Amino acid sequence: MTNPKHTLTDLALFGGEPAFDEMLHVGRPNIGDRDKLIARLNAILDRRWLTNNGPVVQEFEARLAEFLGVKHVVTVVNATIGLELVIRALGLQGEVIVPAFTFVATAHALQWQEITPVFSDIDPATHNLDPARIERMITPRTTGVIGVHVWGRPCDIEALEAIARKHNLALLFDAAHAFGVSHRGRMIGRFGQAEVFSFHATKFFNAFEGGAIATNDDALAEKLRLMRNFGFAGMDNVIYIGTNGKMHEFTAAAGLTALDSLDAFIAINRRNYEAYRAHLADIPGVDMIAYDDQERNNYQYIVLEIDAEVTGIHRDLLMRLLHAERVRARRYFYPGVHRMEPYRSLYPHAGLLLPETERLVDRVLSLPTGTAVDEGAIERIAGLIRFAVAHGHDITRAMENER
Ligand code: T4K
Repeated sequence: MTNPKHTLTDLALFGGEPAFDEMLHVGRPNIGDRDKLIARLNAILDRRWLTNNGPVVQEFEARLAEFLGVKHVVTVVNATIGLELVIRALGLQGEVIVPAFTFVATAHALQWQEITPVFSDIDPATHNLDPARIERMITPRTTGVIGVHVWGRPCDIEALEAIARKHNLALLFDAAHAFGVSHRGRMIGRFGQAEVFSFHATKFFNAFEGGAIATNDDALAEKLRLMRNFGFAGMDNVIYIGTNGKMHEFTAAAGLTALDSLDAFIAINRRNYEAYRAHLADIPGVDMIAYDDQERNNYQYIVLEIDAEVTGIHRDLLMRLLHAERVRARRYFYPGVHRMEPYRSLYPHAGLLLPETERLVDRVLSLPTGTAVDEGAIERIAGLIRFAVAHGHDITRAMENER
């Protein structure tokens, strides 16, 4: 698997981009035990109960609640709908504070309901909302804060709780990245009014698509259950405005099967994380984010910060080089939600208050991990990065001459 590069002309960069299927991808799904999954799917087909709060969904919710140590888990079709439901169930309106360094779904879940996402800057050390900057974003129209546990590293939850309490704001967490993660010894899922997980295919723990809302609030859970099912409180009895956010039985079967393999997935992610750390150590200008080993982590993202001043090669060129070498690295969350529509047009000056976000979106690079990646691949990827940095200025110059 190792493929050392000796000279610049050895680089595939000067050829073309390889076929998609030949590449190592960020977000390659982990697949659990196929026999178990197929047995579960067959049982569903035999039962002929396919959706609408079926027994597999109920089993999945019960196992998730037990695992997270939370009173209620309400499964949903995906995390985006989960966020929308919680935002609506809590009666948020006006303005809600969110980071711009997140997947666009966090902001869309607000804007979709005509609530203004107010982007607040991040702490460059954690990539999460910087509590010290939030208070200046609060106005009389602010009704809540949504923290995002970016890369599965928990927000500064206590500081956010204190701000929410002081200003009487709702506090939710987009925990799309943070399944299986603890904060001060307690599982993510137990904080704020509610936390929302994603089980999308690209997450280390996936149910193809899917999501779940975790909450200890009985009334909120009750409302969410009504809202995900059109507001039905029994046959012919609609008591609330709702939508169709129900998870179906196949999804829950995939989720249960993934849950059976959770420890194995995390062990592989951890092995990969440690291998990357070892192979990428001491490359000047390349910093890999670290997880707190005192806590439970899912280690699902391998994220680098590339300092082009030091490496001589910009993150974007490094990404192109890796793509050409069959490594489909991603620059999540480029260019920042505030630079995507409709936010770019609605709030053209948002970037002025987001200096750290603007700096970070230009530096981050996410590398492939998970069960599709082995140590040989990691050695090869790290070797490519080491070579690119060693020849950063030359590669940059050669590419400029190509233009
Ligand atoms: N909040 C946060 C912080 C999130 O990160 C997300 C989702 C959400 C909320 C919303 O959760 P959901 O509503 O999705 O449950 C992907 C995912 O689509 C998205 O779920 C995820 N975050 C985001 C970080 O990543 P893209 O645009 O990168 O997807 P795509 O299609 O480019 O796939 C990425 C790579 O994964 C591909 O290069 C190949 C690989 N892949 C993907 C799929 C779907 C596979 O190998 N097999 C597959 O089946 O957004």
